[in-house]
Amino acid sequence: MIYRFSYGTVVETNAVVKSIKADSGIPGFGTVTSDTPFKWKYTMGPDDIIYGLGENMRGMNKRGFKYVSWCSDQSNQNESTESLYGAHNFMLISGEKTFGVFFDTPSRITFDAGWTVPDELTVTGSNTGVDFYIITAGRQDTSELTGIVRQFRELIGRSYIPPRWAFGFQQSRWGYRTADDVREVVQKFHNERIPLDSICLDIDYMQDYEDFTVDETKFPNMKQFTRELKADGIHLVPIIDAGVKIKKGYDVYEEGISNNYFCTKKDGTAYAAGVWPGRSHFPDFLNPDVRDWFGEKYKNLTSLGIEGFWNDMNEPAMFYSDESLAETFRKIKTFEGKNLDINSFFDFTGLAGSTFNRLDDYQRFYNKTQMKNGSTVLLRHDYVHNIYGAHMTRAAGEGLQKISPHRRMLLYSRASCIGAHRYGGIWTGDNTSWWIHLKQEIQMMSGLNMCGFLYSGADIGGFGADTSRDLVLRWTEFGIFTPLMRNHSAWNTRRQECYQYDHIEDFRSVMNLRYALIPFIYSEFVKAALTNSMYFRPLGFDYSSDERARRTEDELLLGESLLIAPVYEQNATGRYVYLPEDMIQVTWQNEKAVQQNIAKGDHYVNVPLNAVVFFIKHGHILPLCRPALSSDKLDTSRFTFLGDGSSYDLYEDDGYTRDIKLEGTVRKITK
Ligand code: MIG
Repeated sequence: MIYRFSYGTVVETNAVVKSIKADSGIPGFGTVTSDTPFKWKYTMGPDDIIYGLGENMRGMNKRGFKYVSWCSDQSNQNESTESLYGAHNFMLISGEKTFGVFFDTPSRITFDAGWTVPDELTVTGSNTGVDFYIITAGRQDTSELTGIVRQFRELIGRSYIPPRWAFGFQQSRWGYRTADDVREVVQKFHNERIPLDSICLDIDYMQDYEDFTVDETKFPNMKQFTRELKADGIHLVPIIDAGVKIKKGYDVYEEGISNNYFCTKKDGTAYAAGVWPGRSHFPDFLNPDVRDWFGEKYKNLTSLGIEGFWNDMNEPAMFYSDESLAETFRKIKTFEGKNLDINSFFDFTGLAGSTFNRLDDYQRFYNKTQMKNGSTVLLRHDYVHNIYGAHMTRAAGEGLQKISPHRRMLLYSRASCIGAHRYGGIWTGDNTSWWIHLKQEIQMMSGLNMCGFLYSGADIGGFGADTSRDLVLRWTEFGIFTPLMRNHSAWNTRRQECYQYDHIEDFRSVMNLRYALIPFIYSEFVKAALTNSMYFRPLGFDYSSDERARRTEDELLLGESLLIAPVYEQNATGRYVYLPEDMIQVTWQNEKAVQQNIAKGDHYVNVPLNAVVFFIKHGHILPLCRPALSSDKLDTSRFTFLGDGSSYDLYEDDGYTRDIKLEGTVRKITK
């Protein structure tokens, strides 16, 4: 059952696709203690687990800390971080009562999961109203939690499904500057016979960081280049930033200004802030005309043979605004010639951090937005901050749908809000080459699935800081299971393509397992999207009466038959694994799988650095195809099988069609 309660002045967010009649009074699931700002309180039972909240720090069980939905450029992620790039306001309470709650609002909202008062879950909104949903399982649901998620996902609409090649490996780095840089990477992958499907282009491919342009000196004849790469099974995936460079004669800027398409200040002039290209304006993506216009611009690149994009900096991220810059220069002069003591010195040095780099400069950031009902409403940016990036994804998704009505395109984004999951995927932003971040990414995946973001993954190897061979390898061993599998790193860090390290055969073996699994991964992914089920689940979802399973924080169920337990510690040669039932253990090493029975319970399992260990439920089979150098070369007519079942229902299509359905596309393959 889904109940909806409306509090305060609700602003349309585009999160839900089903209209639910508003209820009054809550059927015993906490208390709303205030309308504006919205406040809901629930007393948790001692063993209640709080799942959800999508992209956030800390464990799968969110209890014990507080989280703030406020899309933020957060390259400094640690345990104290309360906000990342996404605003995913869905939670599941599992315990004495089991139910889901969704807070549909475009503004800041805070989740205090027993941080202030141990047993109290408090959710506090801010300056706009909240559509509050409570979801309980149906009688037919065998797993209450999965049933609640299914209903929630029906409410928010089908998750984005990328083309099949997007399940191939993507190599990225902020630092591939020229076509020759890209050629060299592809060549190295091919020489080493490591599979590869895409190379991501970061900001350097653009002309002066101008969206939808290509620097012809670095990438001469892009059209020819994409054709050359495609012949090798490789796709180029360029980045698009939210900010539009202010420059006379640049068409995106000129059109934006003349049509009044940029976010404005109170006085009606376009708001300017510094990003990559220097001073930039920000398209008002909440306005449908702006979305149409911006979405169409992707044609500049699709016409060159590009079929995939990543949207960045759309929280939006900014370095400074005109106002904050002016204020900083004014302030800094006041320190000149002064005796800087403890207080003034920190004020002085703090200028750089607080004033120059003011991501939260939103109080000066006023938006001209048109809401869905067609009327023109002026809303302050902070009222709608959390749906800004999501509406950039929507602009791109809708634009690409028009540009390419029959073939799917790849799209993923950094900022997001529930609703954006229908148009694209997300990567989890700027993590660091730390073991603890590998663990964090493992823990984030199931929460993202609950919130509809199935096509997601992390920067494998870590984005910031210098990585190490073992970290890249262990991270890849986890990454082969994530739908979006991309190795990405920052320009000033150690190179981290797998061919940079010795014993390349270790990487080849792991990457080949990914490619052998692509038909299965694709099949499980599409089924999860079409049936609103979860590709990744915490153990507690399927084994909710098994307390040991409920408390397992570093293993995941994948699709109908797998359990994964990645190694995420330096120098570990194995790890403890809890199995909620008897299973088959698969150890993949040196291109070969060894299987053995393993009983329900706790085990110490050996996982050599170059091995992937995972588990298959009895009664299932896992099809493996022969790996190939790119996903379009996989032969899906012949499989070998792991596991002791007899058949698998394989979903299959041409990899491109937008007309996706389960009828007539599922083939029973048998041993
Ligand atoms: O603030 O385009 O998250 O993946 O490499 C840096 C450069 C801007 C942030 C993205 C990252 C990308 C980088 N961008």
